[in-house]
Formats: sequence, structure tokens, C-alpha cells
Amino acid sequence: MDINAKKVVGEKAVEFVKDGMIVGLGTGSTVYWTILKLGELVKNGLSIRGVATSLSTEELAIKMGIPLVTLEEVDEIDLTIDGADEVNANLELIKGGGGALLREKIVSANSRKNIIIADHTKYVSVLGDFPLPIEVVPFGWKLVYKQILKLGCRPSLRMDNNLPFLTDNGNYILDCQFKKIKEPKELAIYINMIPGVVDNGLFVGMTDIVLLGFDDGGIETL
Ligand code: ABF
Repeated sequence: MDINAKKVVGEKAVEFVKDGMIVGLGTGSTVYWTILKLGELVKNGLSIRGVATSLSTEELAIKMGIPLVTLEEVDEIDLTIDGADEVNANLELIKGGGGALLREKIVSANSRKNIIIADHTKYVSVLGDFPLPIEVVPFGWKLVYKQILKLGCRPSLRMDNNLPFLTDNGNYILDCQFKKIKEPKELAIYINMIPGVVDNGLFVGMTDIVLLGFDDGGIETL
């Protein structure tokens, strides 16, 4: 029986949510199912407050009746549930395909526990086949582009209807095809040293649990 792997794993993650928690709400089509399920539980009395990682997640959470708070209103987030574009065995991630990497990384870094949910096809032995998203400020983005070229990958400016895509923070995204990223931690540090880079989609040492969903309804926990 073909069950939507994203729905299975998105709903499974809700089991980690306890009454009274502050929950980081990720972005993307997998977390979409988590937010729908949480909305249902909130209607049935679950008392949580959400911190949205994007304007699209904020809109969906409001529609589902999940009370939201801002990062300024909380000291710490209890649990964040988010998606990913690639996951390896070390629970290192590439994220940002949806353009929300900066707020996702800020929320994740301020969470006591981070759960990543993904269709099993996101699991890779080596990160890098998915182009690494890098958030850059529009001012001088071409200079960042040239610096990243020197790293051996060809970046491309993410476009949205013939105009540069703008993140929720008003920045550009460079998608960088590295093919194989053998040292994600080192690369992440180096990229962020380039003036004009805001952050990148490598999430290293930030994830506690990964739930991989399968179309037959199975779930693998990493
Ligand atoms: C988000 O989850 C993004 O970082 C990433 O691009 C996305 C994965 O998308 P989906 O769950 O839709 O496959 O956190």
C-alpha cells in the first residue's frame, strides 16, 4: 500500500511533542504534515506554542490555530521539527532548498532537541549532490559568487520569475553544486568567513534524531 512517506514521518514526529512545549516549526512539504497534525491536537486541547521558521510556516500555523511566539518572547525552544534536503549517517544535513535556512538554523541552534523528518530518498552517503544553498546579502553578492567559485563549485543565483529570489530576510540565495562534501564542518566554517555570506545550508552537529519515512508506512530512526 503506497502511503505518503512524508505524511507518515511528519505525523510520527508529533509523538515527541509534549503539553506545554515551545515547538520550533520547520519549513517544507514534510513538516507540513506535522503542522496539520499539531493543529488537530491543539483543537483537542494540546497546549503548545510554536516558533515559525518562515513566513509560509507562520501562515500555515495560524491557519491551523497553533499559537505562535517570537524568539524574543522565549528563552529556549524545547523541540524543533524540521525537514532537510540531504541527510548523512553523521546526521549532517543540507537544508535550504525552500530558502528558509537562516531562520531554520537560528531556531535549531536555540532548541534543546532537534528532530529532522524526511522521505528516505533524502538519505545519502556523502552530502553534496543537492546544491548547497548559501544566503548572501544583495550588496556585493557577485564578489561572494567569485569567492565561492574558488571553492571548486559553480554557484547559481536563485531566481524567482526572472528576478533574484528573496528570502524572508530580504537576502539572495546562491545554490552551489559541490557534488561531494567530504568535510561538511570545515566547509561550513570557511563559507561563513566570506564577507557578505549570511549563512549556509550545512547543519552540522545540530540534529538529535532523524526519522526517515517510507512509502509502505515504515519509518527508520537514525
Ligand atoms: C526545509 O525542509 C528546508 O530546509 C528544506 O529545503 C526542506 C525540505 O523540504 P521538504 O520537506 O519539502 O522535502 O527545512
